[in-house]
Amino acid sequence: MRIRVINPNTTESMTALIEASARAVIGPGVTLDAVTPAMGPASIESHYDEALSVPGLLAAIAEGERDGVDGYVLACFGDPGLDAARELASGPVVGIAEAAMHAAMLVGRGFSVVTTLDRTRGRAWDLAARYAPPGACRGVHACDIPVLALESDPTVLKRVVALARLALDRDGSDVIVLGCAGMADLCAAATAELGVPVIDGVAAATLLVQSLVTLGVGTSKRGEYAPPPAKAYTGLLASFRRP
Ligand code: 2AL
Repeated sequence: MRIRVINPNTTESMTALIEASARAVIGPGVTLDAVTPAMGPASIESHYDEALSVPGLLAAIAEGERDGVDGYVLACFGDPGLDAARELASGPVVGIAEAAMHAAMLVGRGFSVVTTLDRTRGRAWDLAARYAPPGACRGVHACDIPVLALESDPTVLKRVVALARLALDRDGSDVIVLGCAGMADLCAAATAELGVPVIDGVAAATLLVQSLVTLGVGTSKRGEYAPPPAKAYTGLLASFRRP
């Protein structure tokens, strides 16, 4: 089985961090790689970043289809372009926010999300409305650390754990969801500190994709996730033409 993890931002060091988290949970017989798109933003922390990350990640999915990849993880917590990716892929495509929120609901009654910048909170709430029943997401909290600073700021773990502790208390939640792929390496230490389940969406999505491929199910091609219709695209998007 071939699983490809796509980091929709173009920072190679973050792709390596994401790959380590995914690789740590795969079972025997799974071949995994992690890719960085050829175009896109260095990090994704605005709606503008998110929109402009989509062409690069769709090109990565198209390449994966040519390579015979069985399933994909979309490793950005905004789950950018997830529906479009599913139109291109024959196997499953799972977003990390989607996987983390579903996992959180299997192990608790209510979860809190700890994200990066305050401006990313709205997107997390939008996704909670899509993935979780009303009331399951009890809070979304920003640690105010930009995505790329997660790699270098030595206070990250302390700040994320302190914020998570506050969230558990204030929200009355019992599970913490890490709201950025760049937080994947904090999961074990945060779990040990907090004593509640802490969900890293990268690992959760990787295992979900592995499960779906093992079950022999791919993305349904009947209806909305059917391949997009033949169409010309112009200008910078000319290579996205659908034959
Ligand atoms: C993210 C993420 O997971 N990757 C990225 O570039 N931005 N999420 C976030 N909340 O900032």
